[in-house]
Amino acid sequence: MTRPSWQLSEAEVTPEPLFRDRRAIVKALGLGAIGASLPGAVHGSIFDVFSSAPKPVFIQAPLSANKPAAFQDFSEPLTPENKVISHNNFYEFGTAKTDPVENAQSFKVNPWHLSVEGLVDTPLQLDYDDLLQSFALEERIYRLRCVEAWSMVVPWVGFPLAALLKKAGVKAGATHVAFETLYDPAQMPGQKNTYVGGGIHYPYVEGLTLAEAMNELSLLSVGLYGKTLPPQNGAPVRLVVPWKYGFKSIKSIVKIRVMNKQPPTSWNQLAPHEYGFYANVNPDVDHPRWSQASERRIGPGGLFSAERIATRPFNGYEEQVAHLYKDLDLKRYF
Ligand SMILES: Nc1nc2c(c(=O)[nH]1)N[C@H]1C(S)=C(S)[C@@H](COP(=O)(O)O)O[C@H]1N2
Ligand SMILES: [Mo]
Repeated sequence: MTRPSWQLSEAEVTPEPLFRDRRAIVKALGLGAIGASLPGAVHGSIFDVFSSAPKPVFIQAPLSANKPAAFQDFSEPLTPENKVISHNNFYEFGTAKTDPVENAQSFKVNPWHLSVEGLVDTPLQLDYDDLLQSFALEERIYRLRCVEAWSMVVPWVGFPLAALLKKAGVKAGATHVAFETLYDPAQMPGQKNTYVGGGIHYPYVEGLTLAEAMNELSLLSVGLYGKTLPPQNGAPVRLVVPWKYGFKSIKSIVKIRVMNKQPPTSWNQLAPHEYGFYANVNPDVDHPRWSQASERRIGPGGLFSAERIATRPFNGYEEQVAHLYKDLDLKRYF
């Protein structure tokens, strides 16, 4: 029997373009033993290339996933992988777009504990391996629209949030689901210092209605571009709700709690007049400080040369989710 891909040793993992740490490269190339026995001069020349930025670099493992046609058939070009993993919002690691890739590379994602609790028949405790092994993984190509009016197209790997909730068994009377990111100021400079963390009151929390959580689009992502998530994108597990502004897609989740009332959410707590609980992508409801009618789609040239395109209601997922809001005034409940 062949080993599942997530059990590959570091030495078998393909090196990524972001590799800047010579120890990681040596490991990844399986050069550990050879490197040690090389004569000094050769040794030096191999390593000099990387000496400008001697940072530890996270190693992504390959992930295999089913590719359901419904989420593959997509005419818009993918945002290149190097952009997806280097232009991020993850305020726990700083507020600039390149802070997460700079500051999160040594973030520890294994061991990990995700607890599923609250109004469920069977509370669950999932560790790192459970997250990658307990559910059938799918690759789904989704648009990601940030409230800041830029967007990407990302091939995520993950499993439906509904599958996890069904496994735990949602009790009668449940109406909402709350999510919480890891709180670990020793690893996350933005949690240690309010200024670095953009003023958010940590841990970062998010929430959905139960109907939103059970919608087929709601994905718990454990990977992208065929590999496990890098820390800057929310390793080891993050939510992806593609019809909502990106801040709803909470990263590095340690707790999922089924509730009977609407939970508090981080951006809403910080600026309630700017960020609502629902946060559905909506070209007709502007942010108080900018228009939401269009967005810059990030392609090979990054943000600066990004093409401006029209923003679509529910980020183009109207068919799948509009029915959830048929009785809701979307201007009031933004
Ligand atoms: N815990 C946490 N989750 C988070 C954020 C954050 O700062 N902290 N930023 C959000 C925002 S604003 C966006 S646009 C997306 C970005 O996801 P990406 O970096 O994978 O593109 O993550 C969201 N999830
Ligand atoms: Mo965002």
